[in-house]
Amino acid sequence: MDQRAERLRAAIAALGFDEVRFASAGEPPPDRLTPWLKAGRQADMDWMERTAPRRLSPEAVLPGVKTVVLLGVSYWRDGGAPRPGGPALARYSMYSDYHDTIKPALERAGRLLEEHCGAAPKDYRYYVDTGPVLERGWAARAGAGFIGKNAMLVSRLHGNWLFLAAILTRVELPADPALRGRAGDGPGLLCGKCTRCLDACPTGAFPEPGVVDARRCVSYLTIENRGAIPRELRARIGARVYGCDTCLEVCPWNRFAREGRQMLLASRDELAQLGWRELLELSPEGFAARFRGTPVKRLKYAGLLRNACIGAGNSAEVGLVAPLLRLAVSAPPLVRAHAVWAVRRLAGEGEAPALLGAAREAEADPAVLSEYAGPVDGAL
Ligand code: B12
Ligand code: SF4
Ligand code: SF4
Repeated sequence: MDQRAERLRAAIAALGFDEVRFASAGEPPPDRLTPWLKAGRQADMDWMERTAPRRLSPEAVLPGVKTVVLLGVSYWRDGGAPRPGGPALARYSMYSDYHDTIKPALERAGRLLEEHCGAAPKDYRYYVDTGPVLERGWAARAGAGFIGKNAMLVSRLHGNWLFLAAILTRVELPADPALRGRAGDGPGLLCGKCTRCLDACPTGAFPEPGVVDARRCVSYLTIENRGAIPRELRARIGARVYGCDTCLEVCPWNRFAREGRQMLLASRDELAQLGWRELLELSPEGFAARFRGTPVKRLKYAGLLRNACIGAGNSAEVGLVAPLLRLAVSAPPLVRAHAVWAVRRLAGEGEAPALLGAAREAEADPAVLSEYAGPVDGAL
């Protein structure tokens, strides 16, 4: 056993990381990124294309890199799920933004590399989520878990509920072994015959096991996508207003999930109590106050209201027609468009035209006007 490496591992774990693993930078994960990009599965996330050469080669990020230190933070908690029937937010969004809470610990982990291994600050770089690093691939390489058919890094200790982060360093550390099994190097190593995640995806976003097409993924559609949500997918989005956990929630490996130490997380449980009406009646100032410090703030007011209109339209709660009508008149165009769709879906073709009469009369935006025609149930 390399005592220096083990002391470093223990010291980093003590900062609050639930997984601390080492991979040899010279053995990158298999390149599934290039075919993914070629097939256009990144939707309009052009930054994925721009950063691809660096994602595929840590040497291009940090010349002389020897080790990828892969870190995981469990965000599993019993409970912590949104209120049934209400707006559904991904579990990770019910904490203060993990980018903000994990970064200071990464900085401290870098200092531990200096103390324990004599590294200089220029000998390492750390990232959580937004860096040019294939975090799941490295996590699988370092044995933190396996790539599930849902494309997630599934941990035998933490299920699907690990945030990942990475430190690239010129320090050489002994690599931890990857999990091995009969399925070889492909996704689904410990999935066996299970296909629950593939079957449960509401929008058919898995063109094949282990591959997500962002153009159909609710997580992309409700978070990254800044424009209109394709009409044929809206009914299938159900109550999801921020991200999607469906292919994570159904995974049987979650039954082994242990509650993490939560040292690097700050829960925002009040977000699980949000109701539809409260969301639809938010003002821009109310949005800023309610979601300050959470990942949801990235959506901005119009993005969240766009998603809330879809969820409300799918809720079958006709009492929501009134706040939706107000949005159809006075909200920004993106929200007006989705509010019109939602009123039509909730009120039905019999009543919707009369209810929307005044809003339509006042409307001049062609994109919003196009929402007054066409099906609202998922068919084109
Ligand atoms: C772009 C992105 C998205 C996109 C595209 C998702 C996708 N499947 O690619 C969208 C917006 C749709 C998305 C959604 C979500 N995301 Co996201 N996303 C990313 C990001 C920034 C890049 C991912 C990427 O490179 N995709 C391209 C594909 C080709 O790469 P990949 O899926 O990582 O696949 C690699 C490995 O699977 C590897 N591989 C495949 N098989 C095998 C087998 C072996 C043996 C090995 C070694 C490797 C290997 O090959 C691929 C690389 O070549 C990462 C952060 C990061 N820097 O990595 C977070 C990240 C993947 N997302 C994360 C999360 C939590 C989510 C959501 C759950 C959020 C939510 N609740 O709404 C969903 C889940 C959707 C899903 N089932 O994948 C976490 C995943 C944590 C985990 N335990 O896996 C990450 C790592 C962020 C983080 N720092 O924690 N995401
Ligand atoms: S996050 Fe939701 S929409 Fe995306 S692949 Fe998983 S189940 Fe499908
Ligand atoms: S739900 Fe089943 S198929 Fe999907 S990742 Fe989990 S074990 Fe694998």
